[in-house]
Amino acid sequence: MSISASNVPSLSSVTKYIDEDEHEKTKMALIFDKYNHRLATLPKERGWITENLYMYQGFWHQSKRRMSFETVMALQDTFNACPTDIYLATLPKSGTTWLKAIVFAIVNRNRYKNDSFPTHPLLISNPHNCLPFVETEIFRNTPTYVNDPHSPRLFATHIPYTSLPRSILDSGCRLVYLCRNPKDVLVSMFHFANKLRDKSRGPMRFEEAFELFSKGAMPIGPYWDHVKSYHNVSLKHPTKILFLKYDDMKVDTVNHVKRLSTFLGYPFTEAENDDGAVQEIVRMCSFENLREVNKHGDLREGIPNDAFFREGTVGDWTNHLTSEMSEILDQITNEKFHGLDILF
Ligand code: PPS
Repeated sequence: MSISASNVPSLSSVTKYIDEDEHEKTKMALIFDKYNHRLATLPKERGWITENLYMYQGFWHQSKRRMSFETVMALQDTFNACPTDIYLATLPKSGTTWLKAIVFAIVNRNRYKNDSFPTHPLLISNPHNCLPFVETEIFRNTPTYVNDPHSPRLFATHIPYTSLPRSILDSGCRLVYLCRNPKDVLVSMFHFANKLRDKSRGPMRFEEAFELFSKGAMPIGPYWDHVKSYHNVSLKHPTKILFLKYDDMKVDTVNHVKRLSTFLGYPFTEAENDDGAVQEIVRMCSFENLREVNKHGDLREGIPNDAFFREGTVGDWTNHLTSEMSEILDQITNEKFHGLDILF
């Protein structure tokens, strides 16, 4: 597979991205057919959105979806990374959409700086359309974005570090990992799953979500193993892997945007700092702004744009977890993260 997309979408390419459904369905079917025979060999667990999850290389994946073990296998077999690529890695519901928006805005700020409202892609489209997942990019027919050899390609992924395609690991490219308090990830995933779940299965109860999450069975979980997989390498290679927390980013977004821009090689100039360029990006990527832009329409296959914008706060778990549930998760987190500097 060759992925010749760069990170800079034009408005027409964003529209084309949405129009490629038919080709994608064919390509998805081919990839699923190629790898689906492995399903019978994989451990199985109850799913949140799909009926089942399957364990591949120590993590739970869906099957026959854009985010699936088949997709991970196909990427491992075919994906070619470039040393200039930038990857944003997250566990679902950890702030992926927000991070995509911020990084897209930082890297492309000069391209759009003279555009007046509302022509910036983030003011008309979902951040998921502006910065794709490698897991969804694999199904595309033609390049999504204008190929600019002087710009890095920007991709996001939910794939655990230990399952990343070899070429990403070998390429030495930069990667940002964003994690979030496990209790807020659980609550966010619970609401998301109930929005997307097949209606015939009925709504998921919070107790069931808690039970599955606690034993690690969430899409691309276990939560703790996913976070640790990236934390370990970020300690070894701090100039290549930036490890961030959603919770800290909410407290001081301005400094996180500055930190990200420096890490990515796009530091703000003094003039930009004086002009309030950082604050402008923070405002454009704020929960309130992105929720407003995305209050209508679908991302794809019936996933409404607004499903990615619920509360956008730290600590909503206090409205869902009993004190006993909270203690159980604290205990698991303390054990799993023992000796690591990962506190929420
Ligand atoms: S996904 O499906 O993996 O892409 O979801 P993800 O984006 O990782 O997580 C969704 C949660 O992030 C919140 N969100 C935001 N928080 C702060 N700022 C911005 N701009 C923002 N955009 C989305 C979103 O509301 C989900 O969290 P909850 O707790 O469910 O509100």
